[in-house]
Parts: sequence; C-alpha cells; structure tokens
Amino acid sequence: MKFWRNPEYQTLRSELTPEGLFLDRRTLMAATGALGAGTILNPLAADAAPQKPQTAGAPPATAAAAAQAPQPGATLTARRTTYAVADVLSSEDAVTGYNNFYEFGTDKSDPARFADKMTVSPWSVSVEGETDAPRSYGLRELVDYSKLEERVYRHRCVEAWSMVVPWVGVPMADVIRKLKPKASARFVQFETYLNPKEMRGVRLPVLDWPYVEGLRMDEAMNELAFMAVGVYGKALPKQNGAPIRTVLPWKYGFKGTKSIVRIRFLKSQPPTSWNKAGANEYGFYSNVNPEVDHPRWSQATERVIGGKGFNERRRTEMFNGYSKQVASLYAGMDLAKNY
Ligand SMILES: Nc1nc2c(c(=O)[nH]1)N[C@H]1C(S)=C(S)[C@@H](COP(=O)(O)O)O[C@H]1N2
Ligand SMILES: [Mo]
Repeated sequence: MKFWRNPEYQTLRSELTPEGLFLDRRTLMAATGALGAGTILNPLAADAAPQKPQTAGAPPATAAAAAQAPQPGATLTARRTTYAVADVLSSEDAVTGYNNFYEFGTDKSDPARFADKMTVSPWSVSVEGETDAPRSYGLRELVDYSKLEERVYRHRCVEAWSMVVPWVGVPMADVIRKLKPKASARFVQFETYLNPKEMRGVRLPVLDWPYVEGLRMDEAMNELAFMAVGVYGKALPKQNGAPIRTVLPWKYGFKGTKSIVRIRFLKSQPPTSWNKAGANEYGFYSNVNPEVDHPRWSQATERVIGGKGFNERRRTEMFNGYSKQVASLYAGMDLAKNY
C-alpha cells in the first residue's frame, strides 16, 4: 500500500502535526532567535531520545574530523532567513516518509524503509574537472556547520505533487567558491553515492547508476541554489539524501541530487540521469513550468502532500513561484524547447 494511503499514516499525521504546529514552531524560533541562541526548537522532537550535542561550531582540526557527518536526525543550529512560503509546512512525517530515492526502490515508502543501511559518515566529496583545487573534500570543508541557515522552499516533483519544506544548509554559491572553478567551467555535475551492498534498488537498472544531475554555472550560482544538510531543524535523514544534497526550488525535484560524492566542473553540458532515461520527457533544464506538459500528464496543477488539506490541489506556478529570482537566467530561451 502506498504510504499516503495507509490509515496508519493518517493517524500518525493527526498525532504529530496538529494544525497550528507550524505557527507555534515559527513563533518559538523567532523567540529563540531574539535571545541570540538561534537554536531551532522542534516540538516534534520533544518525546524523542535525547540527542548527542553536535560539535557544530568547531572548525575541523584534521581531515578525519572534517569528514565526520552529523548523525541523521541530530539537532542542528540554523539562522532564520526570509526565504519563506505563504503556506503551511508539509508535515515532517510526509517530508521524511514520502520520498523518491530510487537507489532504495521506486515506492514512495522504500527510502524510509531501506535507506538506513547507507553509510553516511565519514563523508567526503571528490571535486574534479575545471577547477584550480581538485581533490577530495571532507563534508565539513564544504559546509561550515556554524553558519547554517534555514530556508522554507516549495518542492515540486515532476510527478505533479508538491510539498513545502524547511531545509537547513548553505548557499550553493558559497560552496562552489571554495572549490575554485576555472573560468572555463560552464557547467557543474553532481553525482550520488553508489553502493549495491547498501542500496537494494540499484540491483535493477531503473536508471543508469550512479544518479547524476547538472546545472549551468550561472544557475548554480543563483541565490536560490542551496546545499542542504538538514531538514526540519535536524541533520538530513538518509532517505532525504544524507549527509548533503542539492535543492533547486525553481526546478522539478529530480534536478536535486541526494547524497553527493562527486562534483565535476565541466566545459560542456553533462549527461543527466533522467534525461538519459527519457530525453523527450525530462530535459536538462527541467524548470517548473505549468504551460509545458509532461508528454504523459499535465503540469498545470499539483497535489499538495502533507499540507493543510489532505491531498488538496493547487495551481502550479511558473518557476514554482520563483520567477523574480530566476527568470532572467532564461531570457531569450524558448522554454518549450529547452524544457
Ligand atoms: N540520488 C537520487 N537523488 C534524487 C532522486 C533519486 O531517485 N536518487 N529522486 C529525485 C526526485 S524525483 C525528487 S522529487 C527528490 C525527492 O527528494 P525528497 O525525497 O527529499 O523529497 O529527490 C531527487 N533526487
Ligand atoms: Mo521528483
């Protein structure tokens, strides 16, 4: 049975996310922010086992320390930002229980059931191609855990469902600057971890593994492009792409790459997994566009998962509502052709 049809999910939802919890949480966050603590209080975690305090602020002293990832679910400290959405958050159990991570299976509940096997610490990322600083980087060299920010973004899957998600992370531009791309770098490619012993879904050739995605450099440097290491105030659960994944809120969800192990700077447009699987259905750009339908379904509306109503529909917005920030990136391009 699909996760969201399961009566237990319904019960879980009503128990964990009474209406208004979102507002309470925001109010609490504002209060702690004003006190200068900046800690995200998470009411959902109140009954959970006490978590080990993270040595979040301390800069990594050694390469080994730099590669230590926080335990999935560990509390993170993040600064509030003005990136918000005029809608309630999708419930935490929807965000962490209704997932696409095909390396663990194609059912929405598979990632939450099977991703636990994935080793996420220590974690390092190989940086290659058109860069003056190619080498392996420990997670904490890429991400300063004392400078995390929270951004609430809309998430629109190409399958015509959506969520509102409170990500925690750092701007992608900050990470990329540390990696010293050369002027010749016009594209960047992200690659997901691949380990058949830990990922039961890769036994089937659903996609040409490893999962790869890519962006034009100016897209990657856009203010909205984000590297997430957490969600809902906690280190990313494995099913959401622990310990680090990309978030590109104006594009369909599959443009975001989970559990990144490689970043390549390139002179020309890289191949991408879904484009290889079906070029007439999934383009390189894949910007959210209600006027360009998927060959097999309309993209005009979306089903909201884990939000205020249950499975309510809303109209899909151009660039998922982020035209102001990103429309200029595509000036002069035919978006029906460059889908
Ligand atoms: N490695 C990898 N990354 C992936 C996917 C995947 O199957 N494998 N699915 C994509 C799709 S289709 C979506 S909608 C988002 C889902 O992210 P979420 O589960 O955190 O909501 O991850 C994207 N990144
Ligand atoms: Mo998706």
